[in-house]
Amino acid sequence: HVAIFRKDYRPPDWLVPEVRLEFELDPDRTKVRSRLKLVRNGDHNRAIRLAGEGLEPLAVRVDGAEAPWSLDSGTLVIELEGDDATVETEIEISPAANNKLMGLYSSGGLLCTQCESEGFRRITFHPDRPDVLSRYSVRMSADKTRFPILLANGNLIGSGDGEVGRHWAKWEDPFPKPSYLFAMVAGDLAANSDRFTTMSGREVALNIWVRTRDLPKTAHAMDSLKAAMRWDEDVYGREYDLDLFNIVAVDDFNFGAMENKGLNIFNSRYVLADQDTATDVDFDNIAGVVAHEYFHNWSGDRVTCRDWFQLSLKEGFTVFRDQGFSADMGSAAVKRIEDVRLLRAAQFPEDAGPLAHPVRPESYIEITNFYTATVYNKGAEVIRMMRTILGEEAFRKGSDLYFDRHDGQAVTCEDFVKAMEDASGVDLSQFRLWYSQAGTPQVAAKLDYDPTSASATLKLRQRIPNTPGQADKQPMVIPLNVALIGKDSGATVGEERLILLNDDEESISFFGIDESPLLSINRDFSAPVMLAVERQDGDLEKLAEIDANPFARYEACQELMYRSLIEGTRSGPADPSAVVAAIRGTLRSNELDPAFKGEALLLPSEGLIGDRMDLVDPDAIHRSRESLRTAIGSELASELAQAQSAIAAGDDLSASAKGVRKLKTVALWLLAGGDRDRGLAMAKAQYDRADNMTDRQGALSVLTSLEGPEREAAFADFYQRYKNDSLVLDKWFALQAAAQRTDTIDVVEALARHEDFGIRNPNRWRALVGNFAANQWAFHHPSGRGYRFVADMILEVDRMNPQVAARQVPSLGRWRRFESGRAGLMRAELDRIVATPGISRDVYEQASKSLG
Ligand code: B3K
Ligand code: ZN
Repeated sequence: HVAIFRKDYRPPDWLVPEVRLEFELDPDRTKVRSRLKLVRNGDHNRAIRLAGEGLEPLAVRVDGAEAPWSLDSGTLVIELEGDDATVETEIEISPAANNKLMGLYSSGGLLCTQCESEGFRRITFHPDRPDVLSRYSVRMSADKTRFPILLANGNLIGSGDGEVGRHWAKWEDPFPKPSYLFAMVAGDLAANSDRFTTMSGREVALNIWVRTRDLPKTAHAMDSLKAAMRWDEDVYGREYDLDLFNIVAVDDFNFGAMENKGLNIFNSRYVLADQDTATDVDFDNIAGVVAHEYFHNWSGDRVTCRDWFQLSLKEGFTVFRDQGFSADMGSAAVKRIEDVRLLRAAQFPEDAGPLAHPVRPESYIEITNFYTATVYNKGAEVIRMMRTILGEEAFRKGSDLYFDRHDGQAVTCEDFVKAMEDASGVDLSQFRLWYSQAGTPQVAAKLDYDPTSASATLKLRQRIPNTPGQADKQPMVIPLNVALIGKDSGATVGEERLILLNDDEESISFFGIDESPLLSINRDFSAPVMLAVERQDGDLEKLAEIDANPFARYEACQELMYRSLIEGTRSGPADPSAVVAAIRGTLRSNELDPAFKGEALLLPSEGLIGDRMDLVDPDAIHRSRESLRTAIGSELASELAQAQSAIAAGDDLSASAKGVRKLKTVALWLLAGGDRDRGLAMAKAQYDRADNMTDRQGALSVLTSLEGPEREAAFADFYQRYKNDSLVLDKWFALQAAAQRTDTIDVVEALARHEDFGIRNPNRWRALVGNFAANQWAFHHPSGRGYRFVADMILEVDRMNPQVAARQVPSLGRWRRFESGRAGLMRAELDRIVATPGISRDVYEQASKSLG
């Protein structure tokens, strides 16, 4: 397993201006004929090297004649004389036997493709690197009864009937694209069809392709698509460029969705929804992912990545864009809270662990392992900071310049920053460290007030922790939104102010401060840092009550919870009164909306609490969190019961109805902490009365950790009702894997033998294994059984689908954070994984780096 380094990048030896493909599709034996037009790039005499994975050439022709070739571990090597040539190859593949779900594979009777990052080489011989852009023309033929619909990128330019029940279609994509954006689908599909008129008045045909019976579940995805198309015009000035935009939903998919030019392919969980089967969170995720993939049409397809080290160029930027879209479609404050929670839960631990890497990594063994929270979500934070520093107007100028300057090119993160610099005149030299230095910066802050001079001094310090392969880091540019709030008046003193911390230490003075001020800092999470503020008694309580910035108010409330929870892990139940008072104030507030309240009442997860401890003690964390929940549930029972009984229209997807439903289940969960019997009864009643999946799943999420016949009855009912709907059945598995019970490991082991469990479908596998591994208290069972189960599942699925397997390894990789007993057991499983003969490169990289 060899590592590939960013510093070794060299431009391609050969360009491929044209690709012609011909597919004779068949699930067991698909014939692929390809004709590549090649042009020598620069003055050299190197052979053309066409990547291939598992391909056997049946014929190779150069300029129409048989030509000598060789295979170098899968790569087809041909010496070419002149400066251009046409190379034709012919191969045969079996989509039905493709369990990796990379390349051309079969899913529920469909044939579909997934090429990013390096799947195209499993379909035909090709350079298969993102800086080789080609015009594609694709002819597909297939059995007309089994595969009546034939789709590929671009425009349909012809179709007709062929021999023996077959038919064909010819597609051409006018936009040059890298091979990772190639896509093709054949199957028995029906479309929800609509139209969109672009800002310049062009008509675009929109189709969402699904099984006929799923058509009623596509309305929300279509609404989201149209809203995203409009938003990208309004906010970024980006117009869609083809006459056709297709989305296809498939059941077996390695991740969320894929932005292939003009033909996005989606995991069906990010397309299909109705109120009976999907939660409000599912609806929001669909809107976010549909928008994300659509936005890639510019940030990814029109302007793409030079090499895979630049992945965040398209992913960080596109996540930032989809976050902005969702913020504009609902509550911006709540969206920010959700995004920051995800960053802290997924990216901060990554940045603090053995797999830490910069937003622009320096090396990889398997690129698929670098589709990480760092590249995506920290990458989005880096773009957000640039906007904060430059201001909205200059940022928009910068993005216009970027798209304009690089349209049709494969470029780097550096090109993006340069466009921002050129458009704004702001020097971003030091800012670039955000791309190269890994690790979450730690910022310490202290505000001193001097009443005699009516001034305050803010002292700031930053420290960037060491990460694997990186020590002694330089100070970064950290944009901090700061406001001072009068302790007595509650009014903001002066304006909110943007402070750029760019030295190890800085002091900032504020004048004309007539009353003792509270420090509200990193408002809206202006920088992705860990903040430690030295405060006086009562400050947090006050901020949780009066900070006018909703995000900052939420943060103060969470800090109060952490303070009590961490103390509780050390010395048993801590005094809950400050938290109870803050929650009471939040619940009673008339100015806060229910969605915000739902967020503010949610106790930090056990995982997040663990991240604040020197060594994670899962049992102590669980006890501490449960005891705080009990205190809140019993002291605020009547307020919570009122919030739980509020009724939102079941068929109403408005932000306010969703907020009411969110708060309802959080309130139920807190109440059940105070009184388990009452909780059981109320949860069962919520389940029975529910006319939507949000309330139903919410009830089950509380019942799952309780004990009683109500629990069994509800889960049995849910299974009977939804056993034929695989996306909903995933929830049934997930809810049981997330149970906070001492027998969860037994239940999960039994579920792995359930007739509805299988490892070929990634959604089902993740529903059980992924949710269990994220269930800190259950997964870290002191016996080590949880670790063994997850390691077994990783090894089993790795033989079939390495990508899915490798994504789960980091849960075992955090062993250094745990006491020596658990750490040893986790390590032992990693050792066992690495020692298993024949493991994939994907799993090897993650497991060996986690041990190192
Ligand atoms: N670009 C794809 C991710 C592909 C993952 C390949 N292992 C989806 C997305 O980020 O939009
Ligand atoms: Zn993306």
